[in-house]
Amino acid sequence: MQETSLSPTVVLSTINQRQVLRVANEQACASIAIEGAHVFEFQPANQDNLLFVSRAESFETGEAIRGGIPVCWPWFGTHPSMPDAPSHGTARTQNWDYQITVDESDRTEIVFRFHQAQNEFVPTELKAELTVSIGKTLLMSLSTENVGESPIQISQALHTYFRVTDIAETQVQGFPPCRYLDKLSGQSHEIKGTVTIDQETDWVIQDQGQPMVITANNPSAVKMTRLGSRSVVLWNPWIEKSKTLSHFLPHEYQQMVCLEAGNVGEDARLLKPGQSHALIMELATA
Ligand code: TA6
Repeated sequence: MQETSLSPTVVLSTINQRQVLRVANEQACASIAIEGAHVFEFQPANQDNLLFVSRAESFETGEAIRGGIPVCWPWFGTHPSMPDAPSHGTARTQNWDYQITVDESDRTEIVFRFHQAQNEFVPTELKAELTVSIGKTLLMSLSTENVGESPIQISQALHTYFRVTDIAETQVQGFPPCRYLDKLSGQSHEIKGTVTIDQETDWVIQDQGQPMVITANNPSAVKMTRLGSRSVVLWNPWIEKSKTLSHFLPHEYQQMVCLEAGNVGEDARLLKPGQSHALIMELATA
C-alpha cells in the first residue's frame, strides 16, 4: 500500500482501488475516500469508531461504500421526476477536488469541492462544497450554490451509518412531537421522544432540527446536532432487506442504524440562481 504524507496530520493512501485520506491528530483519527468525499471512519481519541462499515465492503470504485457517511446529493432517494436516475444523486460516486485548509495538532479541516454541470438529471449548474472538520467532534458542512440560470429543488442527506453494539438495545432520542412518512407503507404517523427499532424501518421524519442522541452504541452515546436541516431519515434494513443489499452481510443489521441529517421530503430546499444552502451536522460522543 503506497502512502504519501500530505501534511503533518494527513496521509494519502489507497484501499483496493480507492484513494483515501487518512487523518490522525491529537483528538481523533478519520478516513475519507476521495470518491464521493465519503467519510467512513471517525474515531475520537480513546473511543471506538463511531461509524459502521460493512465487513463485506470491498472499497472498489463506482459504488458507494456500504457505511460511513455517503453524501446523497443533489437529490435523496429516487430522483424526483426520473426513476431511471441513480439512487441518492450523483455525488457519491464522483471524484471531488480537495484542499487541506486547517492542519493543527487538535483539528484537521479538509474542503472537498464538486462541480455539477447541468444535465438530463440536474436542470442547472451547481457547486457543492463539503467541509470536513476532524477534532474532538466531526463537523461536516455541505454547501450548495446554484451557479446556473434555472431554479432547482434540492434534496440531500449525510447518510450516516452509526455503529451500534446491538440494535435491540439501541435508542434514538430527542424527537419533539413530529410527523414521519413510513416509506415502506406510504403512511404518515406521529412520534415523540425516543424511538427503538425492532423491524425494517425507513422513515422520513419532518422535525425541528433539534439535537438527537443515539445510545447503546460502542461504550458511549453519540449526539448529532444540525443546522440547515429540519428532517432526518431513520433506516435499518432488518432481516429480509439485508439479504438484498450489496456489500452487506445478513446479520449486520444488528450492528448499525442510519440516522441521516438532511433536507428530505417537505424539507427539500429551493435554490434560485445565485442562492446557496448549507446542511451542517456535528457528531460528538455524548
Ligand atoms: O436512507 C434510507 C434509504 O433510502 C433506504 O431506502 C435504502 O435504499 C438505503 O437508503 C440505502 O440505499 P443505497 O442506495 O445506499 O443502498
